[in-house]
Amino acid sequence: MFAPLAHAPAFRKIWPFGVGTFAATILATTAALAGPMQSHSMEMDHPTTFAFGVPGKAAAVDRTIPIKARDVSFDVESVNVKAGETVRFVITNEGAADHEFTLGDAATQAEHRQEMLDMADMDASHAHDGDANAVFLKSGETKELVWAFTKTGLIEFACNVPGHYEAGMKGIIAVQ
Ligand SMILES: [Cu+2]
Repeated sequence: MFAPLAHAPAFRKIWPFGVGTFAATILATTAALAGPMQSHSMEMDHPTTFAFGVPGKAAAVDRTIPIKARDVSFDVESVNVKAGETVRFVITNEGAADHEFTLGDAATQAEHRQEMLDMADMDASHAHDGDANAVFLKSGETKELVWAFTKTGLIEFACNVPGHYEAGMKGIIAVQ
């Protein structure tokens, strides 16, 4: 709504810093408005059931798969598992940047990516509070994610830190 004004040379001349202040006010207002909605959607976006499996029990682990997260890729591009198999993923962040490891079908990953984008200005390590299908890793950290694959199909593992998935930080899990 202020864009046409900002483009008018006369406006810019008269208000050299007024536009910036105005923009900052709008941003602050938008952030304030988005705040409550965001925390609401964060609750809504943390499903406790998944179409592609269930959080696994450590006692039931059939296989351990180590995966290294780097800046910005995983050292593994694809994994084959069997339906009914419980896998312990051990993810180590060897990069300097923060990374995450999320399991999901394409729709879940896209949704999660948007969530990460929405929270880009916040501490992303809280993005996964309560998420059973994701771990967030700061540089040097190693974490485990145990997952029981219940259905055949293709699942993605991905890092949804803004820009990372697009840079290729993803892989395929073929459940057969
Ligand atoms: Cu990443």
